[in-house]
Amino acid sequence: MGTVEPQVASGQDVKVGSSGQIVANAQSQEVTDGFHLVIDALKLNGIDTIFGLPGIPITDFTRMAQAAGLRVISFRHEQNAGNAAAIAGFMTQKPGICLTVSAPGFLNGLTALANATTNCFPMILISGSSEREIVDLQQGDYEEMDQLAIAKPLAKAAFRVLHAEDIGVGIARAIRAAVSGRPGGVYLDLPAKLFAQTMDAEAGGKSLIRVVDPAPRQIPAQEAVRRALELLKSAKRPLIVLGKGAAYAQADADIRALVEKTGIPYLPMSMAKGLLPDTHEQSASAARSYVLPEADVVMLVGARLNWLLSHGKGKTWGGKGHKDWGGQRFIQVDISPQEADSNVRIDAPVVGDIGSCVSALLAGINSAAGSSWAKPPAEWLAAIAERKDKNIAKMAETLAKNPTPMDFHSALAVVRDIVKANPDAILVNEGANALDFTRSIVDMYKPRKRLDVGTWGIMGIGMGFAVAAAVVSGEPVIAIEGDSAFGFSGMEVETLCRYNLPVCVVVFNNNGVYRGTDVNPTGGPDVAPTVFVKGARYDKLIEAFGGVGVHATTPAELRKAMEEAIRSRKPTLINAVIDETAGTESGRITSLNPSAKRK
Ligand code: ADP
Ligand code: TPW
Repeated sequence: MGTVEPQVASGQDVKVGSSGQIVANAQSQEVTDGFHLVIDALKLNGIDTIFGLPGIPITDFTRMAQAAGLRVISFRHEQNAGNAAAIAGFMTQKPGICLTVSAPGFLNGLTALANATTNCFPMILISGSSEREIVDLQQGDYEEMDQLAIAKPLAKAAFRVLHAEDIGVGIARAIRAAVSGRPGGVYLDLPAKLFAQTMDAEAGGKSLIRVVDPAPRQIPAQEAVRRALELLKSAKRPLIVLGKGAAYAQADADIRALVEKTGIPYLPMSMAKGLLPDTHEQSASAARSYVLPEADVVMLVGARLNWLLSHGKGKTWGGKGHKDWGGQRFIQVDISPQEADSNVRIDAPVVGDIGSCVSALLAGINSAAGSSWAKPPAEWLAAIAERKDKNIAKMAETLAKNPTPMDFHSALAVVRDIVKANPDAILVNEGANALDFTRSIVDMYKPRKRLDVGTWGIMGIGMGFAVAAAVVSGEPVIAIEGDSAFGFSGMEVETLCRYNLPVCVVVFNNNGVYRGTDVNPTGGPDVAPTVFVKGARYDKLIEAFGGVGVHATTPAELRKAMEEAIRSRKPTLINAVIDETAGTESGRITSLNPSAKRK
């Protein structure tokens, strides 16, 4: 297993056997230890990559894991490693593994764990922890913290392993919890002492579990499928909403067949973009504000009626007041039975995994009384097409402008062309205006190619997602970042360079959070809270580590730099200078800012 000398408590006459186990001495049987049992358990379950940050008590573990053939990707901050693990989980349906040290490292990873749980991404945060006896008596150990208790409310499940012989069960439970049912973040606490424990190698090997069918299919009830199809058939103005659960499910062909066979217009949520190409004639994205209030039956596929869909009610949905129901009837396809009725009545819940549900719906449609499924009324489709065409034409006009300085639109017209020419590239996106404009302007052509701030609108996912996307897929990655958003994970440009990843980071630099125009009302020397150093050169950051830095002030310069980055596959950071007056506070969600009633 390589050249690393495992540490053993007993220490004497230690040699490393051919498979990495420790041979205690010439006469006795082979023994293994906690380090190797964890590594073997992960490998046995097809885990090939660990995202983490070394330190006591896991430094040797990272070395041994690398020696054992696992890919160990080291980060500069655990939150970025955690975000990488989470999005690797989303992309692959295998739990992404994040490894951290105790207390502070654990806490740094915890935001990513909580975000994974919120977004239904399968990941396992494995943290080393300090000595239980001391932690429990609060006697003040090195990095003392009751990590298990702290992780519990933020994780789908949380486990601790105290004995080497339980490592197999611990890893198996963590894997099942992460990927079965609604996926989520799992915490696994491994105390320092566990790693050094030894046991008979044969017994150790036998104690490991290869998880069989970790995410079992969940077949929907026939009755539920029938109810949903009847409701759908009765619709005059039907709409399908595809969410990131649909993207996660990897049932791409069936989802496309469902949309196309029914002829129903669809709206992709941001990470479901590309499930069908955004240029698809049934896409209603460009008529979103028309279809939501006008639809009479809405089928949600792997999308929650949370704030991103205005909770299924209010003016967005044609309701009279801010909390009024718009009169829509909902079908909800989801693996979590508790999701139905969480905001408005769900008339036809279809509970199961999306692959099974969509194929059952398709089967029902195909056998629809021997006749073919009637397409939605032509007036509905025509009304949508009309709005769509108008909005697309309006947008084309805006995109064709070439203002000085460059604004979000003229820069994104370039990004749109580059993504169109490179449909396999993965687009990572965060910021406020940089997020909202990119989502609406840049078309996606393939599933799971758009990774963004998700359910929380969290800043800081950028470089973690970009690293994982490149590592997992081998495809080029384009990260479109607001300058504020980039700052949360910016130090990971060193990681991009260290692993020589084909990532092109584009920082939309408008000198601040949202915009760079605020002024300090007191006239004092401090700038306003939203303002950064003006004219910052983010491109210089990546040059410090041997990457390619480009300063771009025009769409032509941006285009040239992006094309070169994709062609060369070299880690690249483009400082794209954007008009500091462009955009709005909080992008499209300005209205969520509380404002005092008093004028
Ligand atoms: P979006 O933000 O794109 O609207 P959400 O994160 O709100 O999407 O919703 C995703 C939904 O998908 C969750 O309710 C989750 O339970 C569901 N989900 C995730 N994976 C699957 C799956 N394999 N099968 C069925 N439902 C799933
Ligand atoms: C963890 C609040 C939302 S968007 C944003 C912040 C700080 C940055 C907006 O500026 P940026 O984009 O990136 O320059 P742009 O295009 O508008 O100029 N902390 C966390 N998450 C969130 N969402 C915030 C703060 C926020």
